[in-house]
Amino acid sequence: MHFEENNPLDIVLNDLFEHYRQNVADVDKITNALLEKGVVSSQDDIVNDHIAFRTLGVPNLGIASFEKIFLAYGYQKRDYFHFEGKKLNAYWYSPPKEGYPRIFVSELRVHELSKEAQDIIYKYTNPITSDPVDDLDLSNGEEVAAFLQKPLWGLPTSEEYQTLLNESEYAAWVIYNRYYLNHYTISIHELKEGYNTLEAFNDFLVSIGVKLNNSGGLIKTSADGLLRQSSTVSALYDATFADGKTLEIAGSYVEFAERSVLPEFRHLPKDQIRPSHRRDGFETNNADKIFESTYTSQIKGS
Ligand code: OOG
Ligand code: NI
Repeated sequence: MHFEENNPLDIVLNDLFEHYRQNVADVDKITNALLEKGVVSSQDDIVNDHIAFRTLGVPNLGIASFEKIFLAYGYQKRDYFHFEGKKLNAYWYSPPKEGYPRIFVSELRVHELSKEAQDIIYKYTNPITSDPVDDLDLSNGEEVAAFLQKPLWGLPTSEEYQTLLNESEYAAWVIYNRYYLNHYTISIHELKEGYNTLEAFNDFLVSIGVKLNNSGGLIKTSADGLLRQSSTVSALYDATFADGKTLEIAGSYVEFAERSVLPEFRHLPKDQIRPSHRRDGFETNNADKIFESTYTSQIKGS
């Protein structure tokens, strides 16, 4: 993924990816192994299926705020998803043109948490009395890129973090990691033969020592069988909290998606298959398991 840097969306996507690449060791590890095997000749050869963000569903933040950025860049809001057990809402957004990633944005249904967890979250978000995205010049890519790395609320204490973690792993992840890119997603079907199925690709990942999310099985398959996804498990990193304590907490991860050609386009010769001929969108049951890539159960489990 690399864009021309001549429009704000390109600047924002490049900056998000650069920070993510520097913080998530598996990104370069996977790219370098693909380079070594001659599967790709640069990071730019890897097609990015989608990127994902997490937000807090509270006034002035959440999806309603975050989406303004990408709607301004020509993204279109698509399907709504609800994750009852995890207390999350999500939407996906289709890109303004081919070659740009889809975007998946989720938000925590904060009002459904315990009073104790809500109080911790509101302690940090109540000072935000207007939508911070409204103050941005969205035509200025550098300004938006900087905003996406900037903390909108103070650091929690380690105790508050633990309390959130015990009730909602998602809440704990967002309170510390904020708008950092949660994952990028390698389009497996775009890779060359031998690497272009999730089975083969997962074998390759395991061979280079990458740990995969096994919630619901290594490969998550949509009801129509046409969208298959797998993901790494987030690495832990040392995070310092407001009380000066340091805890090892979950960072971001990498995802892999294989989108099959839709039945109505299966007659097309291979060289005429465009991304638009493949299964689009997302799948609630797949996503539900992929969220767990940052969960302690996946990180500490075998
Ligand atoms: C997003 C999980 C869902 C997908 O592709 O279905 C997802 C997250 O972990 O924030 O990425
Ligand atoms: Ni994803």
